[in-house]
Amino acid sequence: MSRAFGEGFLVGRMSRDIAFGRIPIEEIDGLFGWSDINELLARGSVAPAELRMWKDGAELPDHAFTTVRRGHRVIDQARVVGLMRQGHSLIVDGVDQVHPGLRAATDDVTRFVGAFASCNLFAAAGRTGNVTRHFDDYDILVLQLIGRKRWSLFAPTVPDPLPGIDTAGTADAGDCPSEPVEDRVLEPGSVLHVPRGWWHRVEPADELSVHLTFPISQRTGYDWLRWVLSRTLADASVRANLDRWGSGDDQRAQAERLADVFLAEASKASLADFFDDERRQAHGREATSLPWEVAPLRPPPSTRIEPVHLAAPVVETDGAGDGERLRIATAGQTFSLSSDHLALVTTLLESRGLTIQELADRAGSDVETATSLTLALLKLRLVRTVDR
Ligand SMILES: O=C(O)CCC(=O)C(=O)O
Ligand SMILES: [Fe+2]
Repeated sequence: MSRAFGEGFLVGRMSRDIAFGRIPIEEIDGLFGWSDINELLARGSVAPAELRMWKDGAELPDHAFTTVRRGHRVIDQARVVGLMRQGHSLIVDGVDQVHPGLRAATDDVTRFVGAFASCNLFAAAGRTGNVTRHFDDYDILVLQLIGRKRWSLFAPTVPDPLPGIDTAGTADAGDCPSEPVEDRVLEPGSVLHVPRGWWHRVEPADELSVHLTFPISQRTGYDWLRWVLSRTLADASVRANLDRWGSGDDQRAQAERLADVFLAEASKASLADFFDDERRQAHGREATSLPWEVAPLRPPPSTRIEPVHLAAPVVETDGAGDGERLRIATAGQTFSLSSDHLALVTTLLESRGLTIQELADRAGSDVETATSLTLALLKLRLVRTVDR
């Protein structure tokens, strides 16, 4: 994705304007296809992802494509196929939670944009399987995988709609401008960025189509203001009751004091502090590293490991000389390690996955030490083993 949109995308264009790009077809080859969809459906449930079906701008109720077996609601594969044959699209929200390849691709998007991404799958078998013309309250990156789909994009009418506050637009007849700003057909390898608020109408061509949409949770001014507000809580005047029965002057004085407390805090808190704090709190995906977490075994040097956290943890050194320690802040916790491991820790936490042998080589350490550190970080759930 980083190359697909070209230089300057993140700084200048993302979230402000629509953008188109291309990924070489070889790079998405094998990422996700019909056999993966067959696999997903065969599980009986896509939970914790969510399966939905749409046609002609209307969503079907769950019971149209599920059935109850042994007391559990499961996907009825024959009905899903029958509905797709009639032109319904199949949508799986949060498909990154159930498909390893898409989880990795989604994590790449998160690292690229610096904000958490998820992944929704859209598979259509005909011309009619479309969602209503609408806008989303989050930025999206779209990757077309199979077939072609036409995207008509219309200027926003609600600037920067906020998730959970400005509900996403669904009324086709509503405020959407009549003339699109762009009207393009995406082909396999095409990528598209749609900032939140931009209306879109998406129509499958008369052929099979599979695309992925990566919704991005951006941080907004409102997030920063709320964060500043949370930092004022230590101040007793913020915790005190509001003066319900006071005179007008008393109430004005209290409001002024509170505004002063807020402004004082705001002037101390930079955006960089906010992002650092976010990195300290950010949780990665939950993952186990069996059998190494439970058995008194040492993983062989060929074991592949990767950081669990998608936002780089904050690594600081503490003290000086022999007593120097490393402090790693992530997932709401702070871990302390001997600073002898600085090269190993930073090499590993900044990597996108490597073997224990590669870790030792890159950090100029020996395999024995790299293995011990890996085991320690596995148990702290800061890294996990991967089979790639
Ligand atoms: O492909 C569709 O039917 C709708 C896609 C869409 O609205 C989205 O990905 O945000
Ligand atoms: Fe959308």
